[in-house]
Amino acid sequence: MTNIRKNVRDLTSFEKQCFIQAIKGLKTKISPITGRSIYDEYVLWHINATQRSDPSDSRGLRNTAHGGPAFLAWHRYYLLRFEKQLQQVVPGVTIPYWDWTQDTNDPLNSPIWAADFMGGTGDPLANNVVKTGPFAAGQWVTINLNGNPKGGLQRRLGQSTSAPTLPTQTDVNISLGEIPYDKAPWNAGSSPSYRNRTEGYLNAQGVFGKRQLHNQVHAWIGGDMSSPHISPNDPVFFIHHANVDRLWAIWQAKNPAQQYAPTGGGPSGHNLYDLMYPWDGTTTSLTARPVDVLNLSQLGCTYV
Ligand SMILES: [Cu+2]
Repeated sequence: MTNIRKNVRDLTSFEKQCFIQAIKGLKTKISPITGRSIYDEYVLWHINATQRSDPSDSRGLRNTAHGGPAFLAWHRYYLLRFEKQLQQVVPGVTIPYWDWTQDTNDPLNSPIWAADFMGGTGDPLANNVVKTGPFAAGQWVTINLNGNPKGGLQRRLGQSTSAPTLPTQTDVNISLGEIPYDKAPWNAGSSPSYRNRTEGYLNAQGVFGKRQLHNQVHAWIGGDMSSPHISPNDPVFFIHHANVDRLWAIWQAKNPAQQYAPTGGGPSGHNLYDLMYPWDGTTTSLTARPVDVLNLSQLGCTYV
């Protein structure tokens, strides 16, 4: 069976309802293994991946999901697992994608923020807590770095001074033409690098300059989404990352001679055959390596 991921704008109202129902179902469903909400388990996976302890790193920490080659592969696997979980709540549901370039001109009036889908921005007089839509205060509780409840979902749409707009089609086109996949030193300073361009650390001149594309959208939404750790608290995370994943698939099809890099010699967890934490057999029985997720159609997934 192929999982077809659609543009949010092409969803029927029934399909929107199914997606919301599946997300909410995962929030209330308790894992028999950990005793936690399955949704919150995913938030915790993301938190823990951003701050994996590593004695060989100068900070004693290594980010196994961001700031390196595995960024795209890690999030592709994360979405695939999350989608499988959604389907246990609502059979056949898939993660839609948000093509932000369609909202560049009028981002606050995007159908994304409607009351029948993600709900709107936060209330500036109430700590930017969202008060509309299915994830409004009283209906959705976010978690902190320790996995404990921390209150309502927060958003500050369009209020970031470092990301006042959403990415444009021109920004996306530039990224789709960028090769190779990645480059030493395999971090936020790598250039040219499709991964680093899309993750959003490169400015137009190809030098380190924060908040383009993926990073720009996180910052533009603000609140929970602006945290590199706890951002999946906001369900919009998944439709944002579905678009990032879709663009990677387009880049792969456009540049068939460009392979994932590095095959070795990069940071641990980021090489082609490395297990990607937390799917390295230490905290779950799941295992995944970048090489396992390069061919999206073989994994039964397609974007339309
Ligand atoms: Cu992430």
